[in-house]
Amino acid sequence: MKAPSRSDRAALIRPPWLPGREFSLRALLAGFALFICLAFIAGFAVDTLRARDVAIAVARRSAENLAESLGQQVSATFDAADAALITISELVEIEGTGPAARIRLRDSMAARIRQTPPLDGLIVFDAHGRFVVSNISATHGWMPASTDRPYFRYHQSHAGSSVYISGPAKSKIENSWVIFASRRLDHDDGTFAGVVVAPIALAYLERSFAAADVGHFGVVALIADSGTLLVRRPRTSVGRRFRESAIFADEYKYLAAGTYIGTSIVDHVRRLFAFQRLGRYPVVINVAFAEKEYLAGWQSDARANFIALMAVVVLIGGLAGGLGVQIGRRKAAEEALARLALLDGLTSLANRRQFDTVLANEWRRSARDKTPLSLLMIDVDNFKAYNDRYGHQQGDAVLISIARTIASSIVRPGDLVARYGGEEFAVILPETDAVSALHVAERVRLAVVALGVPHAGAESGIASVSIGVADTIPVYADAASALVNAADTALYDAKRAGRNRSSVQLDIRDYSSSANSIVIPASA
Ligand code: GH3
Ligand code: MG
Ligand code: MG
Repeated sequence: MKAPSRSDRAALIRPPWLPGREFSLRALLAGFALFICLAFIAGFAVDTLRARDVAIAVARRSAENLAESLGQQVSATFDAADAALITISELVEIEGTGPAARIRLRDSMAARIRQTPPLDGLIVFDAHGRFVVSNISATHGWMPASTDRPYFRYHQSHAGSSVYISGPAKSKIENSWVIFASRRLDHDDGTFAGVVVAPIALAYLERSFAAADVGHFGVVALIADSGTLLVRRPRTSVGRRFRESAIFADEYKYLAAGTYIGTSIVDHVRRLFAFQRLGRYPVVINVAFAEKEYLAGWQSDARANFIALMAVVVLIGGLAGGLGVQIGRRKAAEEALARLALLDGLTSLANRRQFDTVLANEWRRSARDKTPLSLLMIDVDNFKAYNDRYGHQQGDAVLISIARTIASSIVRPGDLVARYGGEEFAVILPETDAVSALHVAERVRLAVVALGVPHAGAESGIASVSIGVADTIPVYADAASALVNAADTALYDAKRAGRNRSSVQLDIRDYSSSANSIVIPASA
């Protein structure tokens, strides 16, 4: 019969917040460690996401600021160009373009250009696109203006006095890029009289873009409302049309300024864009920071934090694991100790202490259930003589093999074989009456005889046991000693009848009387 493990019970914990549930200390420890680790991981995730939002917000703010300040610079450049265009167009409209007027116009143009560094020149074309006058030579590469020029076609079809920005184009002589600011010239009756054009050096705008801090992969772009890319840093795709850019999407096209995150249609790099429309001029300035740059600091922080988090998780796991192993070892040691405390050192059978406990329990159970309880008391015959003849050590060896033989003859789970003391053994047989118990006793006795241990001091020449059997259906609580006494009496009767036999005590209420014993004659 398996001994109840008291340490098993002791290690179980009932948390007050989970009524009716029991956990081992190790399970609770693992749960606690897991909870701490999950709390750390959740904290890390929340912190990391928040830090990312902050990094994006900072990038957004600085992109907006940069777009605004670059927008102001570009506006100032256009303002200067427009002031020159207004001066020249007023002169043309007042004085015409006769030979004398042209000389004055050329001087006036030269003076304006000296005052306005971004301007590359000033040119007047008539209503047929023919070159009229300029401060620069008519042999310049982009002259004479054809009527195909976008600014020409625009002003021809748009009455009104707004400045138009177009381009870019490459000057063949100076091999430099320019964009055009232009205004329409009107006759007195309001009909189209030509255009006045001011080429603005792209290099001038590029210089102010170059000074902007947008990182290695950042972009600054000036895009015309028509979708044409006028200026870009780095200089890629200039002149390309960009109607598919997000700034022309329905979502953004009516906004004066805004930001969005998207993938560049030029180089497919993911960026945060801040755009700013220039209001008076039909252009948009677009500043973009590459995500891999503005999130780089956040990424390296997150990586470092993640490594620290993993270290903490491993540490907690290691500590919990180590503690778990310690708890396991201690529990195993306690169990081993508890087992040893209940076992006999020589034969490894249940010891007297365990026998007493189990017998008391079985007695109570039988009393409750009103079932018979039997007991065998087994005593090795003439064992003193055996020791005397073969020595104490040999005697021990025989006790061990008799103990094994008895144990292997007791097959029913719930029965208990114990060393009662010295060369005496006892077997508790619950739910067994005297007749069945006698069968078991005979099986044990014959099995010992079958061992065939030579014993010169015995009558038969081999070692044997005598067995006293008693049974009862207990009535009184805690009177198990009566059953032991009855089995002892039966054993005494078996000894007296010649040893190597079993005897059964019929009525334990009168256990002291041998008159109640039936001794079974030895048959082997
Ligand atoms: P009986 O047939 O009447 O039982 O005779 P017996 O000699 O067996 O009875 P007795 O009670 O006179 O002697 C029991 C002997 O068992 C005495 C002791 O030397 C021996 N004995 C008790 N415990 C041990 C033990 O652990 N090892 C050994 N080798 N012998 C033991
Ligand atoms: Mg004895
Ligand atoms: Mg004996």
